[in-house]
Amino acid sequence: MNSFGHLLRVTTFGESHGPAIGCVIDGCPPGLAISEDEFAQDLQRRATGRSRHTSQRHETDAVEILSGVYEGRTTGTPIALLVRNTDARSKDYGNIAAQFRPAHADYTYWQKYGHRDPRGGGRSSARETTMRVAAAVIAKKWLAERYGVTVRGHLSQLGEVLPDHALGAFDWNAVEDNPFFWPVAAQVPALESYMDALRKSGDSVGARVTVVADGVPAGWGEPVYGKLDGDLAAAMMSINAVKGVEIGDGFAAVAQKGSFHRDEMTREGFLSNHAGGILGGISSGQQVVCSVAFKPTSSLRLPGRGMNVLGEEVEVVTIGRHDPCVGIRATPICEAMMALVLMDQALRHRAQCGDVGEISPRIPGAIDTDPKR
Ligand code: EPS
Repeated sequence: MNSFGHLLRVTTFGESHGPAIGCVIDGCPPGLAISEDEFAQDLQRRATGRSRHTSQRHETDAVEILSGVYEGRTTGTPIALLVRNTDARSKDYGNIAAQFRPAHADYTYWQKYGHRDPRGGGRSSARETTMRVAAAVIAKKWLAERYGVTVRGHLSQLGEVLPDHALGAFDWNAVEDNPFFWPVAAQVPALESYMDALRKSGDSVGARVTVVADGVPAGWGEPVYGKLDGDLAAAMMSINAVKGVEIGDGFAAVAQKGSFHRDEMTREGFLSNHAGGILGGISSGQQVVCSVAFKPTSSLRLPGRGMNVLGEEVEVVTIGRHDPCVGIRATPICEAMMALVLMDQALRHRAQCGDVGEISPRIPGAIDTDPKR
């Protein structure tokens, strides 16, 4: 299955070292102005080679619009986007083509298909996420124009390092000013040193990304099997290397009392947002908050015990241009999945409940009550 979404349906295709990667976006309403230039910013935010802390593969990541747009506006027909691969170095994979890297999808792809493209991880490469980000450029624009919804994210943990608010307040402007999407500018030099030491050691580390959507009206999401949080969890879990998803307080809710967790309601707004803006699978009008856990990258130059396709135990050493922390550049990917889910749910809500109209009372959701910031 390489498609997701219902009324907005996105299919991605392509391998890391194939000629190109691409996507087809079906269900986008007609009339949205979009040009090839508009994809560049988010694709560069996600791209490799932006700093010394990520993979040094240098792709242009230029988007070609093949269909669905005429005279600069969407026509309502399938939108096909293509990005050509220009900097694949497949010889790096020669020594591990018949091996399974420990903790990598090499083994499970082999078990499932019995035949795989090992170059650059093939379809299991983070390269595939390029097209999610490209598709979401359309979703972000539509959500902003139609509903005033914005989706943005930041790194909320790098290895064991958390934002240190003794050094500075949370700052959205800082997020876009450093290669980590880190919200506390004063901490960035320490993160640089942390990553330099990690890279020299040959090891990798995990990370946590937090994504928030502002301006989501109450009512998006479907009970029981199409819950907004259910769709978000599935969308985030479909990103390579993701091992956990939390909505609002997530697993911290386990240790909370109901009297603390409940987001009390006043005419001025909710007094807290432990629920992450979703109640009963439906948006409450508060900020939608989702955190995503990325595991440490499995491609390491440190030797590890693995197996080969002949069933022999081998020492696996991965050479090549790998990310020591794939979570560093995952913020735009998580934003993309949030935006695509929200647009799909907006279209679904409009289809079924478009005639319901505004229901009163509407509790303002604008108070930024997220305890993490
Ligand atoms: C990746 C390994 C590296 C990364 C790649 C993800 O690829 P290669 O070994 O071909 O240099 O560069 O990421 C991208 C190319 C991208 O655009 O995100 C992996 O194993 O997932």
